[in-house]
Amino acid sequence: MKKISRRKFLQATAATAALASAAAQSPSGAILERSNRISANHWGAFYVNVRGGRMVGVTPYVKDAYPTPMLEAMADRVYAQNRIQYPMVRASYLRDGPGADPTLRGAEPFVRVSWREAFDLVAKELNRVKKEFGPPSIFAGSYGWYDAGQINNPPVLLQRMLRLHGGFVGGTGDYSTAAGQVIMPHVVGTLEVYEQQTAWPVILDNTQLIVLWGADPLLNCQIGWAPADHYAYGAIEELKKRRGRIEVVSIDPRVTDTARYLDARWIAPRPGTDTALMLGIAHALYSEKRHDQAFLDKYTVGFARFAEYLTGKSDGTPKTPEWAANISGVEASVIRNLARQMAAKRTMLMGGWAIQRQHHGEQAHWMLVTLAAMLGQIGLPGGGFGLSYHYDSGGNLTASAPGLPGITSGAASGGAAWLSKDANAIPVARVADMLLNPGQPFDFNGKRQTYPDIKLVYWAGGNPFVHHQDRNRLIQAWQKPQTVIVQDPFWTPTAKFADIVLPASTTFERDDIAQVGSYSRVRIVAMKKAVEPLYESRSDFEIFAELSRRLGFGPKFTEGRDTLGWVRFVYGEARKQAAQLKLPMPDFDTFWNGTGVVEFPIPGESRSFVRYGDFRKDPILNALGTPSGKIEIYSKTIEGFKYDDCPPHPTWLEPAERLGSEKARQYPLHLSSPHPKYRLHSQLNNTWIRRWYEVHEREPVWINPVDAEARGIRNGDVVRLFNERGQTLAGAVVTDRVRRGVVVMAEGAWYDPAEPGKVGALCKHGDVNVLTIDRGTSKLAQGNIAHTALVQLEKFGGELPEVTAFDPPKSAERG
Ligand SMILES: Nc1nc2c(c(=O)[nH]1)N[C@H]1C(S)=C(S)[C@@H](COP(=O)(O)OP(=O)(O)OC[C@H]3O[C@@H](n4cnc5c(=O)[nH]c(N)nc54)[C@H](O)[C@@H]3O)O[C@H]1N2
Ligand SMILES: Nc1nc2c(c(=O)[nH]1)N[C@H]1C(S)=C(S)[C@@H](COP(=O)(O)OP(=O)(O)OC[C@H]3O[C@@H](n4cnc5c(=O)[nH]c(N)nc54)[C@H](O)[C@@H]3O)O[C@H]1N2
Ligand SMILES: [Mo]
Repeated sequence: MKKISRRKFLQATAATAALASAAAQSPSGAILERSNRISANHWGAFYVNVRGGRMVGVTPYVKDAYPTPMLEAMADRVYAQNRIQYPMVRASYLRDGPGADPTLRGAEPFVRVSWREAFDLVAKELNRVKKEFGPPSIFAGSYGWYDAGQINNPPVLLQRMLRLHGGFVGGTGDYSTAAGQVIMPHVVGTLEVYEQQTAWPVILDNTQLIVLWGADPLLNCQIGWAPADHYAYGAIEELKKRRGRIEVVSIDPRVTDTARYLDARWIAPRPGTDTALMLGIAHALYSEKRHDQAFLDKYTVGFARFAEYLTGKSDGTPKTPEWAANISGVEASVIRNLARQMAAKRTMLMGGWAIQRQHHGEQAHWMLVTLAAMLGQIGLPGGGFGLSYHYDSGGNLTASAPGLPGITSGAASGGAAWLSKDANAIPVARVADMLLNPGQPFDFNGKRQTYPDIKLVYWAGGNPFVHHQDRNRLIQAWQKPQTVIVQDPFWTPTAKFADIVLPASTTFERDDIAQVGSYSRVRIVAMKKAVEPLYESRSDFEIFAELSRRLGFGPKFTEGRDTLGWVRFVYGEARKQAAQLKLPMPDFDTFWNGTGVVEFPIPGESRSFVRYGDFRKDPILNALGTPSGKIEIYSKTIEGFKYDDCPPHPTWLEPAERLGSEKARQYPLHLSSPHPKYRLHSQLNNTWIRRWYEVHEREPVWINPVDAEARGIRNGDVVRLFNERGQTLAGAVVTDRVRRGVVVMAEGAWYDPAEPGKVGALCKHGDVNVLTIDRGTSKLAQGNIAHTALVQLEKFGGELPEVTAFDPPKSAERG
């Protein structure tokens, strides 16, 4: 692993930015003329450097003081050896048509076809499936982190096309915050996980204790859904200077980059036991009368019912620190002290999302809010809780800016809505369940729905053969549909498991537009085409526009605009809004042909924004969107659902797997799979940047020295991780940055089966999701539980198989 300290990284990146503002330096050090080709993607905004028609790198945007080092791999990504060069079709599918032996998916060679043939094949198949089985047999959930850009939005374009075609089944929610975004509206009346947080300057001036509860802003704020603005880095640098006054505790099974940089106090619970740990703290507060009863009375409902559970009156088990210690592995004295500290200081609980990406994950976020409510500091400057400080710099400053619209999935001329008999959209992580169980009922947030019978899957801009849990179950599920179409720039594991593969161009090969900062919205940036599309790739917009033409509704799909026409249109809409807000924005041509950037002003009051400040000032006038208008510690709505796996107040429920359980005798290590430091999920794994972290070309797995020693494993060994769901190789990184009994392997390494297409095959490369569980958080949210998994690990003794994850599949001649 490349070990650069975060501090060095911050210094280095700050220096890079300083030079970039003199318009001189690319991240790789080459001196280049500043190009005027501005662009942006999830990693941030930048200028694209091109020489002789070839992209050679990017230079961070002048106002990005903390660009991510991942930018260095952008050019390599464009020219990756595994770009999909032409439309390709699985050999027997081309020969035998839809339904051709689906067990050969992922195993067979592909045959090159012309675009014309590919378009005909896709259009004909969409028509056939619609006619024979109806629109609800087409799945277009297409979840994923396709690149930024308001126009070339693959799932939106796919759904726009299919709406005009008659309908489809979609996906709802996401893999990030599935549990949080469903439980929070019941508790605080908003999604909460994607809201602007109390601004960092308020934290820096007022907070005395920051608790990072499974949150790693330095790692995760590198990227954003809208291009990242990287504001958090400056704030955290400032926080480090104020460490004398502001205490930082990190509750996490590993020492995160943020914890290390801030020299935070490390509390390492067993994974998946956070709700119990929070209950222990709550019990200590309650029994020592350190909770804020006046706050609870005025701003919340249901505390009394919850208190009966907390004290054990309702179930006979008081949730004492000792009880919590037994479950979480954190000593009771530590729990008690933490409770006292939290109550004595201005405390901000910064919760991450891994704690809810777990079995019964709803409870963790609900309990975090309940704990904050007991502390009584919600709505005070620097106090309370925040669920987005680690994401796209939540807590950055909101600009006075119009919202930049994007192309919509509903065309102006209408078309069918998301459509199915019962379920027009399944919770995204229930995809394998859906494919395996057509016609079966499932519960979701108070509704009972039925899985549709899917015959055709179309995926554009996501990588389910990396992101979805329990790879071997997904392989089985994936054999159900008659046709699978995948559209991506690269031969991802998902593309290899398709029947028809369409080559999309990358953002660098087409025009688009984006707004930087999901929360701050500080600037609108032109995304200018820098190089011609590689090989025969086409932009998503062009692909769907042409397919729509063949399906007979081309003009309705495009509304008469080409890509640049759409860019111009959405810019114009933003400009109209800006005019109402009295914000100057140049006309489109000036913008596009000039700097390609519009900066928006940050009003002074942004610096003092306090989340829930208004609610605290006047809870009647500024009532929350919950049934009671208050924070619901007990939810009558959820009570009405009568779910055994989601009771009406925060509750500790045994997860399917955890340390300390019976199952841990067989599989004694908890597998944690956080987000990767030098990738965006699977993206960039196919660039040279993987050499920064790989061990013998495998994904690294962190293992504590004691656990390594017990297995005769040394730093740098190749190991095999396994459980009853699957097996994968990985490279051991022996480090005391991880708690005993826990191994950490980031999500996103490309699946690379030793026997392609075969259920149970050994992954040669380190796809963590061959080991995870495919099950819903609960009937309420049905989110994924990626972080709930036990494994065993051993030294790998066999001959080391060659990694083929980044090789294109074998190609065949037309048979
Ligand atoms: N074990 C475990 N699993 C997890 C998680 C975890 O914590 N642990 N986290 C989950 C979370 S939160 C998420 S968000 C998911 C992420 O899962 P995904 O969003 O599926 O992951 P990405 O690798 O970002 O996939 C994006 C895909 O879009 C493609 N793409 C990029 N640009 C374009 C384009 O312009 N056009 C087209 N057509 N395609 C494009 C990329 O090549 C890539 O294949 O993973 C989830 N899986
Ligand atoms: N560099 C980079 N940044 C990213 C992404 C990426 O792929 N790469 N992905 C983006 C996306 S789509 C998302 S959804 C967010 C994800 O944001 P999160 O879901 O918050 O991120 P994770 O990395 O899954 O986990 C955050 C921390 O939780 C810890 N953790 C894991 N299990 C537990 C537990 O049981 N208890 C406690 N207390 N802590 C635990 C992990 O060790 C990790 O340090 O990140 C975004 N940012
Ligand atoms: Mo995510």
